[in-house]
Amino acid sequence: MPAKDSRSDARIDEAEQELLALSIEAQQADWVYNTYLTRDTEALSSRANARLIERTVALAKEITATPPPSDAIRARKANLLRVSLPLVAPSAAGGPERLATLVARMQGIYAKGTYAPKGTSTPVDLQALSRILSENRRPDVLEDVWTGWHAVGRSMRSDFTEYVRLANSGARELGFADTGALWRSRYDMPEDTLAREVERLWSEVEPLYRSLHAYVRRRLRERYGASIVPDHGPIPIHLLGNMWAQSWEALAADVAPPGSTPAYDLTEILRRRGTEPVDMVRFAERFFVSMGLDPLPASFWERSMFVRPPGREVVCHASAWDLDYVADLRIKMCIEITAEDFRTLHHELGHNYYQRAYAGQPFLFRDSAHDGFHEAIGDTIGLSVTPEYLVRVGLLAEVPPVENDLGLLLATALEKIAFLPFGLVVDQWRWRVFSGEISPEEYNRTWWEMRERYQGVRPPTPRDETEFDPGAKFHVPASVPYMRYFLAHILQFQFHRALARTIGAAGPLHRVSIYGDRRAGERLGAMLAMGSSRDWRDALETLTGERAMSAAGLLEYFRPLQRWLDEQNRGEELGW
Ligand code: X8Z
Ligand code: ZN
Repeated sequence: MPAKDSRSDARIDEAEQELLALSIEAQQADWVYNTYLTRDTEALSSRANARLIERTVALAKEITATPPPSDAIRARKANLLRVSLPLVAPSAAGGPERLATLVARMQGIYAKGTYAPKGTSTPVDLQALSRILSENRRPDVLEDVWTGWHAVGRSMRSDFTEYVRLANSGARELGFADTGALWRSRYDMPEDTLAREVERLWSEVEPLYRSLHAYVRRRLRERYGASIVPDHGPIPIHLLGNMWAQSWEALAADVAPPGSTPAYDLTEILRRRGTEPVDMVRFAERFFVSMGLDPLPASFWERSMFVRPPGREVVCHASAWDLDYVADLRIKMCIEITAEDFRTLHHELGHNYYQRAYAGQPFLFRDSAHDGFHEAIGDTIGLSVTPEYLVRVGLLAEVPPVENDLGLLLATALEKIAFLPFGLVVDQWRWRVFSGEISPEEYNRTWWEMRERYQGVRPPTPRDETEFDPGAKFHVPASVPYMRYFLAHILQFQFHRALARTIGAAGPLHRVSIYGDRRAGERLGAMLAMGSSRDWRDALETLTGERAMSAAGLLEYFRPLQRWLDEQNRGEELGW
């Protein structure tokens, strides 16, 4: 039936053009909203997103109903179009507008959230509260700040409940069982297979997490006493130095190997040199350029938001943008002079360099191989921020002796290994919410049951159903799928190991830096340029020679630490 086929071919081509135009409009409206939160920008952003959602759904339905395209490329595009939206609204009148309004409103509540810590009268934002959590060591202060921030979720509860219902009925119109099924179907494999892949990867890294957990719990018990930190059982979450306990790096000095001198403190070094926010961005850019990639365009430096602007509300959560899907790259961030933000800048520029690399693809392929790839690129570069690298860029005077590496590895594990169960649990929970297995009356209870099961943490005091604690994490109100970060935390070590081999590096993985290496730049660039034009296994193979995600790189990277933790934990009961 050539006539029919060519009709659906033409429809895909037209749809691609139409969606490009609508996506640019939505990006522009979102940018203005995110950098200037007002009623009006909220309305503009909701409207632009509603239009994009509405048209994407209509086109996806139309294309699904016509005979499949005649060639493999268009067939892939048709499928990507169908799964492209993280949120699908029901087509009934008002559906898209209502869903877009709910998300914009929840995002606004989160972005404007503040709390005045006990004994003060000035409400402060999430960044200031996070600083207290990472620097203060008084359990009462930490509990107050942790609890104070978590109140932000309360007023989202009913919006979130309605959002789940609407998003699910939209997903069903496109033939998915629910929104979670839609999210899981974006990985070139049946959705159940993806769920099993995630379980497999978790089972490979879980032993390392349990070792780290037991060691940190013991050190915290030594500091705070057994009445606060139990011998066996979950760790009180407010003691872990981060609002969500997704990174424990703030505890690096507290739990450092006894007798070891800290290798270096990057935060300290950056502050001592008087580093400005824009200098932090320059460091990250220089890394990519050293590998042979182009510098960022002038418009990036003119249009990005690097610091919290005075006198207006903005979304501070860091993000990277490509407003015209070609070259209008930007980041939006409230940069602080810390090692954490130094790393986050590499993370964000990883997004921008990916966006630029696939700009030559047709619109529907201007995305990463799968979303975990997008999140892994900048972090892969971040793994090359080694002592040797810091010496090369003049941030460190001399390379510290390898005897100090345990402290270094432990600090990295406090960031990367501690993250793994959190990266997993956010969407394990949302998948069950979307499927209806968890009902609104049990949102909070199940959230804490699952956080305890995977992360081994518990809230400072019991939480009930008047609270909505998932809403206290950016990606829930913003409706950003989260499993991508779990996958990225596995993939970045797989990429790092492959690039280390590409440049023929000797020595332990955690001392390998690809800084200044053009062979690594080419190898990485070849994968980035593919965008989402091929199955992600092809992209993975281009970079690593492997066709399955694997935790082998991660386990190799941390092997010396695992051995050391095993010794430290002798006699300790692991788990909770
Ligand atoms: O949201 C982010 C990035 C933007 S894509 C800053 N991340 C996750 C988080 O902050 O929760 C990076 C690591 C995990
Ligand atoms: Zn990211």
